[in-house]
Amino acid sequence: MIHNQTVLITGASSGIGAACAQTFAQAGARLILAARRRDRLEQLVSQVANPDVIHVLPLDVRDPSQVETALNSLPKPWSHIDVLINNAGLSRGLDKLHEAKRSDWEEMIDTNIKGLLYVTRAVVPGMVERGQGHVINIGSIAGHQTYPGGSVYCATKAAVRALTEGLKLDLLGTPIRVSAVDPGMVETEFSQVRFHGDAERAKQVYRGMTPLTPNDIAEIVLFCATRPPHVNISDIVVLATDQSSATLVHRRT
Ligand code: NDP
Ligand code: 8X3
Repeated sequence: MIHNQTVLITGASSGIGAACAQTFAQAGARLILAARRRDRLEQLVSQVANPDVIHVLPLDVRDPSQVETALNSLPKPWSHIDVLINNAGLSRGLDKLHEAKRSDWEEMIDTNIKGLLYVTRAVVPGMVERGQGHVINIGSIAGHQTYPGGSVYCATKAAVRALTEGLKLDLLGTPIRVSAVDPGMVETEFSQVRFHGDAERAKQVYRGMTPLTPNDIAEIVLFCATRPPHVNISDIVVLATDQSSATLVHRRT
């Protein structure tokens, strides 16, 4: 069902986005892989079995004119996007709200909320015109529960939840589907980015527990994308067995 469909994945250079690229490539999709790090995207292309069906799109989702230009000038085989996976996102810092850096807030809000909006605004009109499409947003458990030091990141993911719901409401009467996949702890570069490259602190996040893998999430995203056309999965929350809420984690050490 996903075979020969065109799938745009934002944040495809790492973690969940890169795993989605592998999973959707294996399922026979035609892919547009977007992120800022072109070298990482090219490395990924060299690892898939069918590189000819992949278009690499260096893109900063925070820049609305870059997003618009890039998505309006896609080469022909990739110009009709069937599935948009809004995955690009990040957290910065774990500071109390009254002590946090304004630049950290801006990066999270600009990427996780405004970037997702810019890409969605550029892609969905074509889906409506063609009468076919599916938007899958990567939210988070953090959009359902707030944790200490995470207020702004959690607020951005609560916004992703509201935007997913709102887009579905606005698309009622069209065949376009809108889904959210909301993971808990997944071991990726996420914590390294959060702690501004402090690898040791990032490693401690997953200490003594078994986190989800990017591939666990990619399989769920593919499941959402491959339901029959009359089935719209609204939201899937997925946690590691060792995690029972945003703040409760079972650690063996
Ligand atoms: P990674 O840091 O491994 O990947 C993040 C991806 O987002 C990278 O490919 C990065 O690419 C891209 N990205 C960041 N900023 C931009 C930008 N301005 N423009 C384009 N691309 C950008 O983290 P994850 O794979 O874990 O994160 C993916 C998504 O999953 C995020 O939305 C995150 O919030 C969410 N999530 C993660 C969880 C986790 O525990 N890991 C749990 C729940 C949700 P580049 O730097 O090359 O631009
Ligand atoms: C990422 C998961 O719990 O670190 O969205 O916020 S968490």
